[in-house]
Amino acid sequence: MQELYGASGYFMEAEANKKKPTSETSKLTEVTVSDKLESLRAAKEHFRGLSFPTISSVGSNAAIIHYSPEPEACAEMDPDKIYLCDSGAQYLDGTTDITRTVHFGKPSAHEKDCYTAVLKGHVALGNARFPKGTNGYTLDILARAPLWKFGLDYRHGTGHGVGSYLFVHEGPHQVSFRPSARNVPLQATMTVTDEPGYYEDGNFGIRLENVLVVNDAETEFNFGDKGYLQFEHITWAPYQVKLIDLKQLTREEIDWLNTYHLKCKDILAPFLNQAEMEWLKKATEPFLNILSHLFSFFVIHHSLHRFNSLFLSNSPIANINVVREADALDGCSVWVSVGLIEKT
Ligand SMILES: [Mn+2]
Repeated sequence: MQELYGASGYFMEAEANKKKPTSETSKLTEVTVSDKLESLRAAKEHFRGLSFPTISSVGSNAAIIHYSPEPEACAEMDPDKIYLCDSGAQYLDGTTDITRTVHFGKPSAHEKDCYTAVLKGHVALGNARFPKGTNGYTLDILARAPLWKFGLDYRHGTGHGVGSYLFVHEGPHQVSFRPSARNVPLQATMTVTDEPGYYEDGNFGIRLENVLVVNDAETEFNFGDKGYLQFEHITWAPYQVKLIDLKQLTREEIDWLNTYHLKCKDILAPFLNQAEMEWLKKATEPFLNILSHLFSFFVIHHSLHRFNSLFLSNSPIANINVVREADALDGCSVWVSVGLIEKT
């Protein structure tokens, strides 16, 4: 099997000049970027091919759920638009499937709201604990509820099984609103994807996808003597913090993201060069570090003046986005390459 059964991945976003790429310096398209990603995978020893045609989509193309870019008619990479990449490969020792959505410029507040809702659903499903016998029809609501809150939804299932050097979309179980998802309960050792999304026609699309493994859960109690199950993530790629509205996350969600990012850093580090590692360190920087720095700053600042209740009512978390956005604008990250490491 692949390392820890599944995929490890990262998007490489390099710091370059502060201007947008010009036509002379950039001919990156949905297809050339997708080809680059394939070449990185193909360098791996047990690679045998893609597990499905890569969905590499910019802006409004990302709103087309099963979009397949053509070399002559595809879009160029655009730092002002969202980029969605859903891809996977077949290896002799496993099959992978991962989706990340990123923005290389300054995402709009609406794009961040939508990304954050998708992320909250993705995290809620991945963190679920449930009694044995539970099926994916029951769990599907966990991934949709944060979107439903805003009157948003997506027109595809939330998860499918993934074979090992077999079918990448594999039953018999699934996580879905479709009645067929009631047929087979989730069982320990099954793999299943966790891939909620949101698609706005003519504008943008968002999807986040990790592969999960179903494991036995050690719970404090065991009502009904059924035994309980939980998920383990086996896909390792940072979520882009720039697209997250941190003040909409709960403390538990922030803790989970920090832990996941630290694991990403530890697991991917041995496979990265220095420049890639610098990127990864930044991409996985714990939110609470920033929070504590901000908190220290505000405590010092306000102690010089007057510590009033207004400060207490101003959530420090609200300021993180400001810092992050300023940082992103200052560095004006531009697209250089996209890579995915899959350990063998
Ligand atoms: Mn999938």
